[in-house]
Order: sequence, then C-alpha cells, then structure tokens
Amino acid sequence: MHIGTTLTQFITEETRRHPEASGDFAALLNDLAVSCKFIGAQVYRGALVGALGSAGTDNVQGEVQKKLDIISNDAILHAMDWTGHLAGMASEEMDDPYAIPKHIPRGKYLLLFDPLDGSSNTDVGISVGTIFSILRAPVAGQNASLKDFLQPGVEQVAAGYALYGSSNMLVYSTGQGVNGFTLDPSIGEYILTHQQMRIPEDTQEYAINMSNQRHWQKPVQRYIEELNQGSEGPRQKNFNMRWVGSMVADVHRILCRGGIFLYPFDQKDPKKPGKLRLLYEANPMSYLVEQAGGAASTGTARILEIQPNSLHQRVPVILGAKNEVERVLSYHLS
Ligand code: AHM
Ligand code: MG
Repeated sequence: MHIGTTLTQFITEETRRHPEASGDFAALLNDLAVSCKFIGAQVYRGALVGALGSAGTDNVQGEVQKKLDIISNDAILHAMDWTGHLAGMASEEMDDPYAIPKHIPRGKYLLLFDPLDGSSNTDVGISVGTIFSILRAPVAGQNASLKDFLQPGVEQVAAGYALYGSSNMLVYSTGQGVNGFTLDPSIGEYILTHQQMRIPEDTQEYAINMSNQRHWQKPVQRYIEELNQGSEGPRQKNFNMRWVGSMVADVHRILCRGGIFLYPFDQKDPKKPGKLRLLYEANPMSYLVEQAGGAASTGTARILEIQPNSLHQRVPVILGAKNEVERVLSYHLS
C-alpha cells in the first residue's frame, strides 16, 4: 500500500516538464490548495462553529453576504497575500482589487476568485465551491492596477475550482488537460483521482434554471423546448434535467459525466446580460470545459475571447458538450 499521487507531487512533475519554470506557480497553487482545505473544513463544520447564515452585509453586486462568503474570502486573502508570487488579487466579494501589504514583494501572477460560489446553498447542506483564475501580471514585481485584471480568458495561465461536496475535491488545468484531486482527510492531502477529465461531445442531460424561461431570448426558448419534447420532438431522444444552483457542482457533474449548462441572456434585468461573472466564474469554468474537450459560449461569442470592460462584468454562459453548445449557437445565427 502506498500514498497515491499527491497534488504537490503532480504540480512538481508538471513544472519539471518546463525547465524555464521558477517554481513560483507551483508554490502559488499549493498555497491556494491550503486555503481550499481550510474553507472546506469550515463548510463541513457549518452550524457546529456558527458559520451558517447571513453576515448582515451586501457585496458590491447588492447580494447578501453569508458568513461563509466572508470567512472564505478572508481565508484566501490571508493564505495568499504574503507569498510574494502575486501582483494583485480580486474577488467577487470585494469592490476593488485587494492591496497586497506594503512590505511584501510583488510577484508575477494575478489571482481572481469567487471564494464561495453557490453560497446561498450552504444553509441547506448542498455542495458549494471556490472558483479561481490565474493570469500573468502585465508587469511583474509591481502593484497591479484594475486594468491589469481585464484580460480575456484565453490569457489564463491556470484555472480551477474546489468543490465542497460529498468529498472536498480540487480540479484544475494549466492548459494540459483537466485533472481532479480528492482530499484524503486522514492525511490532509489532495490525491489524484480523476485524470484527464473529458466531456463527451453529445449528451442527454442539461442544466438550466427553468423558472427564468419567460425571460430568455428566442434561440434558448427553442433549444430547451426541443429538449423537453424528448423522443417525440425533433431531437428524437429524451433529455434529463439537473440544476444544483451551485455552478461548481453543475460544472463538476458535466466534467464527470457530460452535459450542457446554461445561464443564458436574461431579459429580467436589461442592465445584466446574464447572472454569472466573466472574470472569476465564466472564464475559469470555460477554460476547464474547453480543456476537457467541450465548448463555452455566450450564444454569440466564445467566452474566452471576450475583452472584459469591468471587474464584476456579467455574461451569458452556455457550456459543456461541444455538439450541444454548437447547436445553441446555430439557433442564435438562424
Ligand atoms: P453566487 O456567486 O452569488 O453564489 O451566484 C452564482 C450562482 C451559481 O453558482 C449558480 O449557477 C447560480 O448562481 C444559480 O442561480 P439561480 O439561483 O438563479 O438559479
Ligand atoms: Mg459565484
């Protein structure tokens, strides 16, 4: 009996294949993994440590913050700000980028994150997660400006998430496929359990919040209507629906067994072209999905090619099985 491949071993071996790598990136990912272990532990202890419920504050997007949103945000800031590998950090829970303390050297990477995605689910025992995106700072060794974070998703150096579900899992990609690690609580290490995750091009499972149906545009109305007609409709097969309401859990399911996920353009609020945020939700998830052989689009554009114009910008998201995403795209063109 022996320990499987640990995250540290995997990152080290991946880094070794790039002789020019300084090791900064490997260290960064390791420190991030520590904060995901900590956040997972708080989520699992939940009510035992008084961590559930609302914090009584709103974030920049006017959303009620949960205690665990704030705990998770602080955990990542404090696990990462001393490392010297970052030139800046930005999060769903903070209006502006975080200022790294003065005495700490600035590094060459930028970290964007959603500290606890799906946090409205924490009080009811449903899976939640942390999403992260890593970019290269345009100028290493200096404080990053807001503009430095506004890079299209194709520029990501790495992206991933931690899922606090039936197990605590870390799934990430550095552009060489997607690998998943399960936390072994008995030794406190993430162990490689899901190697080279792939999304089949076709599927019979979709994820969408049906209660928004009346707000969707025609192409998505048509697509979902056809799925719901099942074997009696033009698709000539039955489709099943799942909606966790935590993007991490919905995307994880797609990486494990396929499917398509949609949070499409929504005419409920014309100022918000969808719910999900580009920089720390849509971009990292789109990167993972493309790395696993899937596709990710707004309906009219590849998500990873969007030039961001603000830190908390929202975009429509359609991602997963390639042939299904392409079909939704074709409906937008016709
Ligand atoms: P959050 O970052 O405030 O938790 O919001 C994002 C979440 C996603 O995880 C999920 O896919 C979506 O919101 C669910 O939205 P809805 O409640 O409209 O179904
Ligand atoms: Mg979120």
